[in-house]
Amino acid sequence: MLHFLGESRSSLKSDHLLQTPDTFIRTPLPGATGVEFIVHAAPRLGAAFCWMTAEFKEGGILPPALPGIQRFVYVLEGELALAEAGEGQSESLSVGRFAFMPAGIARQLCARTASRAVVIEKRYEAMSGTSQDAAQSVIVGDEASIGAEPLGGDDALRVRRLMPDGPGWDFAVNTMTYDPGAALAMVEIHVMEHGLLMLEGGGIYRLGDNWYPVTAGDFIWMAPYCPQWFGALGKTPAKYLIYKDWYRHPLGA
Ligand code: UGY
Ligand code: MN
Repeated sequence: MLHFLGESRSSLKSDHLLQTPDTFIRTPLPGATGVEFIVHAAPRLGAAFCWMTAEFKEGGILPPALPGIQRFVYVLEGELALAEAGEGQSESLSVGRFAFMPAGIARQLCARTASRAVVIEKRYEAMSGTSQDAAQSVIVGDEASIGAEPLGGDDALRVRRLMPDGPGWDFAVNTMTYDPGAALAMVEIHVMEHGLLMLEGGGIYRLGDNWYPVTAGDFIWMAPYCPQWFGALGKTPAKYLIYKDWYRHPLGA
């Protein structure tokens, strides 16, 4: 197997990372019990947010995020319970369901079965000089029940927006579904950065001046201004979960 000769599709460049499952390394993190993490994107990479895969044993517990940090969770496998620490009442998160917790909310996640989930964390960036910092709320939803919008009028490329849009919200998480042969209509170059997990299918991702074959399970980080384009290949739709920072002035507070 080529892997054992030091080959991998993974690639790290100054403005992007393609990380394929053969290169994932698991690590424990303080406070979590029965959970291992693959830290895909973090400040050490150059990202202003953190994207992890959390792998729970049955009964594993992920405590609330650090102070000032917002958390978004999307379940890939199994079932998690979202609850206030010490409280009996909980919300069930099965595959395709997601939750957002504002900074300072004491909700923890406990695995009802062995589970895997995307965990995205970002320090909340307040809007300066306005009274618009509308109180955020806990959100629990199901990706499958969110209406799909065609991107730029293309019915073959559908976006589902999992987060509310407005001044109180400083990042977005969407899914994008491409029918076989569908592609982004342009090479995008923009100030926002992205984290992305291929959920289904595959295709070709252009990142900078590189064209990579990608498939379900691959993670991608794109730095601000990284040229990007995707075209779906194969006979089934390609789908990814994508994060971007959103709705904040580029000069900061
Ligand atoms: O929202 C986005 O910027 C999205 N269209 N980017 C991407 O799919 N690479
Ligand atoms: Mn983009």
